[in-house]
Amino acid sequence: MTLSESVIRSFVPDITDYTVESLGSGLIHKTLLVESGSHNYVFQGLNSHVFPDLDQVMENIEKVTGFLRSRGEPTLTFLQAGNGRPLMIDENEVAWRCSELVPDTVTYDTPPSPAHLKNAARAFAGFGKALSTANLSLHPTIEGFHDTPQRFQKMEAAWKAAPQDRQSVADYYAIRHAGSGFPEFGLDGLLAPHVPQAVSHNDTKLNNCLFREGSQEVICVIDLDTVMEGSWLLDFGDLCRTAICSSPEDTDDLDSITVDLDRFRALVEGYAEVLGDSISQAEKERMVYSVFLLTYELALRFFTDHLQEDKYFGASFPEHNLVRARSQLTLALQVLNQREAMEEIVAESFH
Ligand code: GN1
Ligand code: MG
Repeated sequence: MTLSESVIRSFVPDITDYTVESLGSGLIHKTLLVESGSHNYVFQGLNSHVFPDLDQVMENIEKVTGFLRSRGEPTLTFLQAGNGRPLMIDENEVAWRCSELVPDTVTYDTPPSPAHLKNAARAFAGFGKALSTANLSLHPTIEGFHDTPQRFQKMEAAWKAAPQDRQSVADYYAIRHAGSGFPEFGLDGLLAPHVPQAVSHNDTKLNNCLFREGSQEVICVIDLDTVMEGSWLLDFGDLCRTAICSSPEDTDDLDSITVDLDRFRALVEGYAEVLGDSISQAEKERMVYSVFLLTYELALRFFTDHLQEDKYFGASFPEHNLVRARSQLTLALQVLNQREAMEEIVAESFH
């Protein structure tokens, strides 16, 4: 995907000197920073294989950002292209969108301190809570996105159809076996009717939080493509997945993968502050489970993609998705090992 000058000018007609560089570490879209004097923009070439209806994605985003703006809360601002729409299709059939860069902000793949984490948790919890009051009728931009039982079935189907050189037997059995890690909740414990469904962000990587530069304050959360119906536990679980372990998501040093309980405590406390007493017993009981489940779901998704020759996430080196699957499986198993200590932290934070 190449960002052409005509796309840039379609969104920013009077732009003069500018530079383009790559931004962030997202796996799905191509994200570029366009800097021009004091005006800076984020352009994204969108993945229409992952998001089959990009108009629905942008409709959701306009509803979400419009609602937050109406409450005076900071959020992303998307620009209209020359066609009067927030998307413009280039000569290679790639859809682009453009938002203003939020000035003086940074993102972190690894949290600099527990205080940063607590604020990230508050921000994602507050985001879901606010949107859940809004009645926005959001489109499901990816059907079954966090339907873990369906993800399991897709992994099984991919296994049967995979070319032989992708079929790693030991990994397959290890992943299947770990699926029964929380027998009392199975793989569907965060879906209806087990817990209430409201609005969730659904992609709460720590690096989807914009922090004010040089401060612990969160300005806003970003990456709004998957905001749709779901339980807040999906967001809590996915945030923990990316933040309680200091190794990157694709580490091949499996011994380095551990659960940092101080980080977990900071995240639980942030959620407890925002959701307080409003959470049900069923939700409280599933907080540690949510960390396991979201991590396990990523192991399933990365392994499936390995079996399907990296069509979804892409790969920077051979077996990249197998490496990712192993690291996420290891983290899921570490959560099972630390389950008791983690349950205790939940009990202490929610009275
Ligand atoms: C993808 O592109 P990015 O990094 O924001 C994926 C998430 C995964 C994540 C794993 C739409 O998000 O679900 O958790 O990679 N997004 C989609 O790094 O599939
Ligand atoms: Mg994303």
